[in-house]
Parts: sequence; structure tokens; C-alpha cells
Amino acid sequence: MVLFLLIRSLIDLQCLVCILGLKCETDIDECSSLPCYNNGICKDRVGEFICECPSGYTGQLCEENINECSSSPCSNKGTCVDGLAGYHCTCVKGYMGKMFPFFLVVIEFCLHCETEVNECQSGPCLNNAVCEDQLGGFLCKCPPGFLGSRCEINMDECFSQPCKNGATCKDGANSFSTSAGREIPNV
Ligand SMILES: [Ca+2]
Ligand SMILES: [Ca+2]
Ligand SMILES: [Ca+2]
Repeated sequence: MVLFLLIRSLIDLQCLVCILGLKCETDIDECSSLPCYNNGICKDRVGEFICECPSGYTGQLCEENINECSSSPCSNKGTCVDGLAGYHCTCVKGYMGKMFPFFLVVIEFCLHCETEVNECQSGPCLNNAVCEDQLGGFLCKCPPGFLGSRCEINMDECFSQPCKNGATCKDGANSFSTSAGREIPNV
């Protein structure tokens, strides 16, 4: 106990000497106050400290979140959203990131809105209509006798009651047939 108090007194005396600027042999740990933000690693130096910042942060105290959007990485008017050590792009309608096969699945990598979506790929047009890919949509060019945004409406060629003398009209694809079984194209 006596030894402990003696040692304690010597340490206190050393601190007092140091505070008075008489003798400063002990390097102060400038990291003891944990000055680095965002899990930056503090390295104690003589009379100073440095912060080693984790990925995505910068600044003397790692206080600054690096703006990964500063290089404007998103194409075709996509909006860049800054994150931690990264970013992502929000694409305008009609665009998406590049698709790459990854093992057996296709994953959207490098989402920079660089690829224009082919809205015809799903085959939205019906009745042998030709699909024309557009920006953010598609246009169906209907064959004769069909209507609608997807050419889904088969026009009724019997509407004008072309069959006479009691014959029954049967609507077809751009044509009609009579009850006699003869198919007559619409002209
Ligand atoms: Ca960032
Ligand atoms: Ca398109
Ligand atoms: Ca028809």
C-alpha cells in the first residue's frame, strides 16, 4: 500500500512538472478523445494525430461523406443518389442499366441508365401486328381488320350486314363469310 501511494505520488509529480512545462517526456495520446468520425482510425503522433478514413469518407476528421455522384455517372438524364462508398442511379422511364448473365441468372449490373428498354421484347402486340419499340413504350402497327393499342380488337366486317337474302354473316380476320361457306375478303 505504501509502495502504491509512493508510485502514485511520483506519477502525480511528473504530471505536475509536465503541466508546468518543466519537463515533458511523456507523449500525450492525442487520440484519447476519439477525434475521428465515421469509424476513422486515429493514429497518435507527437503533438498531433491523423485519421485514417474508411472507404467513402474524407476530411481531416473523416467527417465528410465523399460525393460519388460528382462525376455524373448516370446516363440519359438518370438521377444519381449518393451513398456510402457508392451510388445508384434512378433512371427515367424507358432506360435501365446493362444486363449481364451471372451464372444462370441475369442480373442488372452497372446501373447507369445506359440501356434503352426494348418494350417490344414481351410481344405486347396481338394478331400478328408489328411492334415498333419507342422510348418508354411501344407502338403496334395493326394488320387490316384489327384495331386497338395492342391490335386486340377484331373489327366486325358483318356490321354493315353485307349478306343478303337471309344468309348468315360470320366475321373473320378482315373478311366475312356467308352461311353458304364462302369467305369474302373485306374491300
Ligand atoms: Ca458518398
Ligand atoms: Ca424502348
Ligand atoms: Ca373481323
